[in-house]
Amino acid sequence: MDTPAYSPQELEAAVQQRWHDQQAFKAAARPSGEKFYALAMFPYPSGQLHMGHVRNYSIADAIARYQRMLGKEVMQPMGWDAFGLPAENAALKHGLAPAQWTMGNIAHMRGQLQRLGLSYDWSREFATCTPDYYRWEQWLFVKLWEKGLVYQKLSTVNWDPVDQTVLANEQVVDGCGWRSGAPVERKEIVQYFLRITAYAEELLSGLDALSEGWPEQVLTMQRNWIGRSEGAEIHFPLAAGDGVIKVFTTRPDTLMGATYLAVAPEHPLAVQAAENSAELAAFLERCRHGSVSEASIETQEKEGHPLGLNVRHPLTGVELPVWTANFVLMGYGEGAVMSVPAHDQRDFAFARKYGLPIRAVIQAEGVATDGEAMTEACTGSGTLFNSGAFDGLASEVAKGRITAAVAARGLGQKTVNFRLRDWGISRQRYWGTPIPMIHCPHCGVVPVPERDLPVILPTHYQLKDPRSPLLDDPEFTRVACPQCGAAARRETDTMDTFVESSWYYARFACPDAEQMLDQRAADWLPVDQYVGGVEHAVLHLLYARFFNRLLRDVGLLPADGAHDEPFRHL
Ligand code: ANZ
Ligand code: ZN
Repeated sequence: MDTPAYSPQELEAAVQQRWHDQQAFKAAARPSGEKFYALAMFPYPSGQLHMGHVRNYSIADAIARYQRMLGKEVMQPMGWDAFGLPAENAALKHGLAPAQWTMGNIAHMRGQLQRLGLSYDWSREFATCTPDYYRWEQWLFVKLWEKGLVYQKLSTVNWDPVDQTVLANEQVVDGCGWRSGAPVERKEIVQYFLRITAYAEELLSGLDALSEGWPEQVLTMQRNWIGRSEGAEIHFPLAAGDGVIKVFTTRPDTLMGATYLAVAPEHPLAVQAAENSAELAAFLERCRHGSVSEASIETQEKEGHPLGLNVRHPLTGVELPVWTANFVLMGYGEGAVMSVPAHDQRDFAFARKYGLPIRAVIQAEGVATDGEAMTEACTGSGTLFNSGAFDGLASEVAKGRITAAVAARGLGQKTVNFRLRDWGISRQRYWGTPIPMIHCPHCGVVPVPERDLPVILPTHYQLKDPRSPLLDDPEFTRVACPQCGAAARRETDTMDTFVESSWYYARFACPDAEQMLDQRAADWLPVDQYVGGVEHAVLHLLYARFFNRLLRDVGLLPADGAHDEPFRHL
């Protein structure tokens, strides 16, 4: 008997043509029955699909088809996360404009995806580098600016002194610029921030509602990233003159064991003290070199320098010296720590290195703790000693009592700190969404009025170096101030490309909407199944969860509790 030969080239093409003709996977604008929104993390158009993509998209597709067979109305879209640094790097290397390179890659990869026969509703496709998409991001940016959820502050970046450009953390290789090879410096510039910390508590508690659909390990990673720490803010009055140094501690029970203070190298008091000490100034200067990434701060050799000033212990009045140390982060807590070498390993190593006193105040069971003879810090909780009125208390009780004692003197209170920082979204790169702001010599920084949006990113440049061509293009930068009409300068920073991937899942529900989102978003959201490299995507998930709440709070998603979270199952 003759069986017809299996010819995938013919069969696949024929079946795919039929799906196409019948619009087999096109979802209704609004679901009328039980909906199922399946979404695979959209790809960066790097040029070629790789097997990691194929794996991810096949999994999502199998789920989508299964749900369709169960009779649900399935929507599975696909699009392109199309802004980003690789396009600029490729443009420098191959002499192509980033837009050209990106669009060429998209065309090629779309063909690859289509040949895989995945059940996408291609009518919803978009690329985030087109004004139709990023204009809404600019619109939201202005809304958030008006609400105080976007603000500007001075912050530190990696600066390449040879290329005269800001580098992303991933462009710093072994402390040097990836292109110039020059040692990277830290530089303070004004940048825009999204106030994600205003949502810290909600982003944390929201995880409870997700516990059924999200893997435990991903929930844990979210919790750790948000990093809620309960503790106390404690003030140490300066021994000479007015003022206090504030510290944040999670271990107020160890207060009687504090033997010195350490402030960040960028702390105003360190900077001020350096005015009178060339040696200290040189130390602070050394600290300015090297990447600003937290990982590299963790692993570097711990070093410090005395500031030549003392504070008074808030309870005993004893004078303690103030140091600066390269491991104290300016951006966390108060940018200063009370150092308790007997009970904190970092402080212990530092005290041994610089001959600072070690005073044990917590007796843990079975562990001998006798100050100077210790060979390492005793970091657990236990029973207080060497602590005057607090002797004999258990750590957990002492935390409250000592905080209350400090508070009674007006020198501190209980606080909660989050590891989570506000999200700095300014990038001094070209290939991204222009930040819709204008710098006026009279009015300061002014948002682009809604009627003038979008601010279109010019796409005709041939890149010659990493410096953004926007900086040198008067056609882009020259603009009249929307408030007073004076000659003003358009912002040339662009947004972190994570902004685009923080709300694309919502736009897929209404890709042609004449506003950022319309009613269809509420109908299709949340995503019922999200398939992404979620183990590696702590920030991606967190930012999407944050943006979903922003969309709710500007009135684009219902505040009904059912639309707080973007992704139901991972
Ligand atoms: C005194 C102390 C004694 C501490 C002790 C720990 C153990 P988490 O849990 O991450 O919130 N710290 C505070 N601000 C800091 C900063 N800006 N840079 C570096 N370290 C900082 O950590 C809180 C602890 O980290 C704080 O509690 C403080 O050290 C340190 F036996 O205070 B602790
Ligand atoms: Zn003006």
